[in-house]
Amino acid sequence: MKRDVAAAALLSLPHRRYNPLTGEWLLVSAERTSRPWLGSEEAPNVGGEPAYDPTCYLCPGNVRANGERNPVYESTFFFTNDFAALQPDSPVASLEEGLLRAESEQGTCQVICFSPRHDLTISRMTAAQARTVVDLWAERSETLGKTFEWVQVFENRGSAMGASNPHPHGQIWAGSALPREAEKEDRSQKAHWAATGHSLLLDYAEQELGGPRDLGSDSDWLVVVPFWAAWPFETLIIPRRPVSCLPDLDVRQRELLAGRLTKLLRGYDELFDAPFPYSMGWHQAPFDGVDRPDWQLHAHFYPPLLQATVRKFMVGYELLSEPQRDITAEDAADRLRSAIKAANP
Ligand code: H2U
Ligand code: ZN
Repeated sequence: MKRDVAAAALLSLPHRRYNPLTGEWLLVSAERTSRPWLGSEEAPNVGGEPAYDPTCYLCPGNVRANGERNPVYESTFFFTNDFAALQPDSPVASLEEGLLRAESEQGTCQVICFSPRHDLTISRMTAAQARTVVDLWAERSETLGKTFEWVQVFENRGSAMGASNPHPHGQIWAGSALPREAEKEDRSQKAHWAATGHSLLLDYAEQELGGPRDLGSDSDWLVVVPFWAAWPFETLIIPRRPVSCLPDLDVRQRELLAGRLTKLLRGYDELFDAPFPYSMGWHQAPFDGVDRPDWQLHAHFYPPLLQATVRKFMVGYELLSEPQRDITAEDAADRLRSAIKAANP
């Protein structure tokens, strides 16, 4: 049975929202957060790390799990992951037997340290320090993009998201195939460009500027809780001018990005007054030598927490039907906006 209601009323009812970037839907059912929770609780992430930890495998001068010693680095540092999931010299092979298909994959995995300081998370950095992280992301992408088509820059922060070490670090996995998420975004952005002659994410940024999900913007960047956010406090960072990959960011864009990032991350830490766990990463155009005006660079932040010690699980309905969220993107944006303001006086 279908009844028509005004668009505004629709958003306060259980409803589905469309993600134009992936072509997928999700279920939004606000007002469910008051349900009782006797499940597992996340240990609050207390922080308070020392500036140097002699047992940390990422601190300068320390020995890693494979016996190699880190240099006494003073800014950023990267190395090939000692337990890499991808190998560059993996032989090319494929299998096709009825419905069974497989392809070998070539690639490499690197670990990137954001700072020699064990305790200096991006949220605690000055914009100038965060700028060195932006430059590292861009330099690594440019170099790896010469060999591999897909360069995935990402960071897992906090044990709730599987980070193995509090030392501020991220990873880069570069491979020869377009992975699943990239393939979806590739298809959607191409289709929007073909239909409208515009970039999907630039059109989206234009629509969100100054709106209820806008968390802050400047001449070059927009930070927004996407209308289709699946994780409670998910955010999206979009450059406001056409740019398809990290190496193409100019000096001004990099400087402003460093400021946006530290502001957002301080806001995240402020939200539950504790270091905030998340997985974040950049989606940039495939490095295949083809000009891609349709593909707009952007970063996703996927934090798992719903409350200080209660995480969102993508289980049951989410796994079997589609993602579901309990607070609306607009409510999440209100709370994040206040936290960002409080954390950046
Ligand atoms: P995460 O914290 O996001 O899991 O990243 C840490 C990576 O560091 C992980 O992929 C690698 C692990 O394989 N690592 C090394 O390469 N050398 C070490 O000595 C320990 C961890
Ligand atoms: Zn360390």
